[in-house]
Amino acid sequence: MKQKENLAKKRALITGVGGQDGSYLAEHLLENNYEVGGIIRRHSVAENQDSRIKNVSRKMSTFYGDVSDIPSLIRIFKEFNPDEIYNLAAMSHVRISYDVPAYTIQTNGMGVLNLLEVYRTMCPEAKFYQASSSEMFGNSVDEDGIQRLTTPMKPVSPYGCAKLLGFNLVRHYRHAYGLHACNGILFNHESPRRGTNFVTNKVVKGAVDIKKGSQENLVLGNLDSYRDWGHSKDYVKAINKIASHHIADDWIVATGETRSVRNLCEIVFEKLDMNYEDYVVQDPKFMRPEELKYLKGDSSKVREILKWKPDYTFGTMIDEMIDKWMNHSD
Ligand code: F7E
Repeated sequence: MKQKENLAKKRALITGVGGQDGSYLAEHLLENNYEVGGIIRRHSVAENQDSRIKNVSRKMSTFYGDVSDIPSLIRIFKEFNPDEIYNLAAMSHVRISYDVPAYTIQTNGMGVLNLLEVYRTMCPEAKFYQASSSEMFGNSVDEDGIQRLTTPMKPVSPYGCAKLLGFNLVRHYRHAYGLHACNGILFNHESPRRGTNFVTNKVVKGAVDIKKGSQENLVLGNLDSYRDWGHSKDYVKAINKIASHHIADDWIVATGETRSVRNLCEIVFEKLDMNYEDYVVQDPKFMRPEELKYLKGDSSKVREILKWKPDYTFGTMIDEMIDKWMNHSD
C-alpha cells in the first residue's frame, strides 16, 4: 500500500531551494505529499549552503547544480524526473544587480533559457513555474496607482531586465511549444528567513539590536520608496497553486497594500517603544542608480480563480520577524 502511495506522489524539483522561498516551498510541498528534489549551489561556508532547509533536508533529495550549468541540469533531470519544476534560483538582490549586471543577466535571464530547454527536451509533460517579479514593472503604474498584468513593463535595474527576459521566455515557450509553463509575478515577500541585507529584515534586526544595546544606529538608503510587502509562507502556497493549476498562465501575487520604507521603520521602532527618527540615518551607499519608487499589485485573478488569500497581515509578519531577532543569539 505504502509503495502504491509513493508511486502516486508528484515529484517537484525546486531550483534555489536554499533560499527563503525555496525552503518554505519545500516544506509546503512535503506537507502536501510531494516528493521533493532541490538544487543547491556550492557555498564556501558549508553550513550556509543548506541552513534554511536543515529541518527538511533528510525528507528530500538535494543535488548540487546551477541554472547556468546545463550539464548539471541534465544530470539532475535524468535522476529526478520531475512532474513539476519550480525555478526560484536567482541573484535576488536588486541593489547588488547594478554591481554585477552580467552575472545577474546570466543567472536570472539565461538561466531560465537553460532550464526551459532542458525541460522542453527531457520532460515536456511536466509543469514549469517561473519566479517572476514586480521589479519588471519598474516605474510603470496605472492611473489608479496599481500594477496589473496589463501594466507595461519597463524595468529600472539589471535585476528587473533579467527577470523580464525570463518572463518573456516562459511565455514564448508556452505558446511556441505548448508547454505548461507559468509565471508568478510576485511582489515583495518577507519572513524571518529573509536575508538581512533586504530592507525589512535589516530594519527589524537593526531595531532589535538597538533595543538590546548592541548597535547605536541604523544606516539605510532611500526611505521614500513604497513596497507591497507580503509573507513568503503565504506566497509559496500561491506558487504551488499557480504551477499545479490545469491552465498555464501568468499571475500576480500581492497584498494590494503599500507602505513606504519610512513607515516600515516607524512601525518596527514603535513596536519596540522607540522613535525611528532618533536612530535611522541615511547613506548614499545604499541608494540605487535608478529607484523603483512605488509598488501596489492587483492580485484579484489569483484570489478569484485559485482561491488564494494570505493568512498573515503586515503586522503579524513584522511581529514574527521581531520575535526571531529578540530570541536570537550569535
Ligand atoms: O528594497 C529601499 C530600497 O532590497 C526595498 C527582492 O526580493 O523584491 C525585492 O526587491 C526598498 C527599495 O527589496 C535600504 O531602495 C532603503 O526601495 O528590500 P529591498 P527590493 O529591491 O524591492 C522584489 C519583488 C524582488 O523580486 C527582489 O528579488 O527599500 N531601501 N534602504 C533599502 N533596501 C535595502 N536592501 N537596504 C537598505 O539599506
